[in-house]
Amino acid sequence: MRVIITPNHQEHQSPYEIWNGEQTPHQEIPARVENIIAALKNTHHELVELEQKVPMRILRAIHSSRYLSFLSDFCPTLSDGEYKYPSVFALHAQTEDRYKYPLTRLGFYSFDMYTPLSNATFRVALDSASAAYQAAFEVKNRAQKVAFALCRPPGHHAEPNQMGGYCYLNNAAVAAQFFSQFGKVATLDVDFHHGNGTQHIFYEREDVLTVSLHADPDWKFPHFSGYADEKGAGDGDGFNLNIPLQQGTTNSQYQRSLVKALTRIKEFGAEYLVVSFGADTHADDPIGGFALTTKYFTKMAKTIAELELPTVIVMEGGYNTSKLGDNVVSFLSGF
Ligand code: SP5
Ligand code: ZN
Repeated sequence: MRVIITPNHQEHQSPYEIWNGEQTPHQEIPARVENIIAALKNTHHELVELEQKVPMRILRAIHSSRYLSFLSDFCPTLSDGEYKYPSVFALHAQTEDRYKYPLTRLGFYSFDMYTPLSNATFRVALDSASAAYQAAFEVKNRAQKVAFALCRPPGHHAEPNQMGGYCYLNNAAVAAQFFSQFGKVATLDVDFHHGNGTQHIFYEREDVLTVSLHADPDWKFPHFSGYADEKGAGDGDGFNLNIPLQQGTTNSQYQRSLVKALTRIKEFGAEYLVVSFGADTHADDPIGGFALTTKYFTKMAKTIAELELPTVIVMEGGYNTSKLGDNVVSFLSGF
């Protein structure tokens, strides 16, 4: 299958994350993608360099204009190699226009201390979003059933109005928004973490069904959404499905939940599918907590492919860098 790669992702390289008050090594590093590319070079998959740009009208349909302006205004003010982290978040915030001071605005548009900005971040995040766009565009306009956007930074935690979870722009939502011009879309998020951003972007829409299998948020990030009783609102009531899973979830337990997720997608009548794939569900992931195996990723993908829908796969998380390539190759082979 065609794999869209972005040439300049290394320019975004967060120096650390703030966890429990300490600087700890950042997990979302350029070597992740380099390991995946190295593994893909030994396969029949076709590596294609990014050549498209995500249209602003697609970004504006999924993120607020003010958030996009903040990113494009703030990043260029930083000096080379400088990364800015928020310290105070927008509890009881008033209207956005009130806040002018850069660090106040940074707090307003962030929800954690894992997701800093540099002068390269917005540019690199735009390329990542563009990779998802190109993958969807190709699936729509070329006679190919599936494409893989090797996105970095990841996207599924990016909210309409906030960055977090190493994510700035919601790449999966870009692909879903593009497809939604042509028919009903389902997003299926199989990253270890709940796809909170994707859920909230489409929460009040009935034309995009959002489904996520993930670690119980009471135990793992993003903590404040991903519960089973979040089902959508307004027109979107009934069009969000969360399947939280417990620590130590095995291949067979995961498979049973996956079948439930796919049953809902079939019942919905999806015409297009966007898969947020994270390999952080693997047993050896440093920040995960499930017990899935490399071999199971092939079966997971085969089960998803049985939907026989035009599909974009978007790369999300997965932090065991040395195993990431094998895990991605295993997943793609199932398609
Ligand atoms: C895209 C994606 O998978 N984002 C995940 C963001 C979750 N980050 C949680 C990081 C907390 C772990 N850091 C603890 C290090 C010290 N043991
Ligand atoms: Zn994740």
